[in-house]
Amino acid sequence: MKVIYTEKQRLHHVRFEFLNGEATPCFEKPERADMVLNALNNHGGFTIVEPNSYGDAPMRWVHTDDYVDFLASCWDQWVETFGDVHDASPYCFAPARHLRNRIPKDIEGRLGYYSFDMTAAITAGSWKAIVAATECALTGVDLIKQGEHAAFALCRPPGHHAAPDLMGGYCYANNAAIAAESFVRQGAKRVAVLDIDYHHGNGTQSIFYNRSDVLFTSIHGDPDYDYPHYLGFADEDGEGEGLGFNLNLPLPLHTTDWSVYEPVLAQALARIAEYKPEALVISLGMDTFADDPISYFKLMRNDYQNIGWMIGLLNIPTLFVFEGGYAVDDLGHNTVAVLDGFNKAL
Ligand code: OKP
Ligand code: ZN
Repeated sequence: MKVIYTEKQRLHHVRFEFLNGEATPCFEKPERADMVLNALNNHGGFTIVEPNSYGDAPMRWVHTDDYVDFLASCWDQWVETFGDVHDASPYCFAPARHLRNRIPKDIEGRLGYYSFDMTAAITAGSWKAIVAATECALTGVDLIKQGEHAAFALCRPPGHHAAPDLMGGYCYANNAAIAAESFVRQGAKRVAVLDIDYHHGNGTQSIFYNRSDVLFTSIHGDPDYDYPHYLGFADEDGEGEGLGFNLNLPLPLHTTDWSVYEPVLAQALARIAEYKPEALVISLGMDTFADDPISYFKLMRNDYQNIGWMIGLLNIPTLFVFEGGYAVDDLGHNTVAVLDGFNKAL
């Protein structure tokens, strides 16, 4: 299997995030990709390739022009205002209740307008890394269009929380959504996205909520008790044309082990099989692992082999797009287990 990765993604490295009221080193860091690359190389059978160049035009398929322009210009305006000492981070949020929905001119106002939380800071190299991550996903699509049955886009920063004009949850450009849209623009009538990150893929859901040509399915921790708190509930089933093409499967924190997870994964896969997509995009978050430091499911190493195997049995051209996963010591092995299980099903 081909793996698309570029070192340019290292340019994005946020120093701190707020967790439980405390500034802590950011969990989403370049070493995450290193751990996965090491495990892929140790395992063998994977070829690492560089992405093609696509620029920022594909980002504008699913994000607004003003948001993409903001991402491209944010760091420079931040430095003009505050110097380059700290990462650019919002603190005041325009989309909140009782406030006007207008775009201020200063950088703090713009950051707050385009953010839904404080966990997506921007650094000097962020824009280049954000573009590079989308290019990894887009290259994966094109490899599949050229005849590969599957590919793995090792993207950083991740993307599934990024909505048309909002960043948050370590995410800026929605790599999986851009990949799904690329399949559509290259002729696919139906594309399915399966999001198995522990956190609900609110951005991907929002992007495709009123469309029937992209089915969005997500298995995640119950948003009544965990991030992203305000989307991802079971009653969100699409709107207009998209009604019936959004499937949220929230699961309880702390008690979700393989015995709970497996039948729900089977349910998601059955819905995807019934939809008969021409391509499948997996938002591959590895933070469902028992030892993940910020998540509360109880999946184990062997379970990841089974997840990959069950997805592989669908026998649909599949692009894996890397999302979360923060237990760095096991992250590589667990990720490879999914891909290895997938290959064994073929
Ligand atoms: C990004 B991805 C909850 C803290 C949540 C943000 C999590 C972002 C996850 N106490 N912090 O989906 O893995
Ligand atoms: Zn996650």
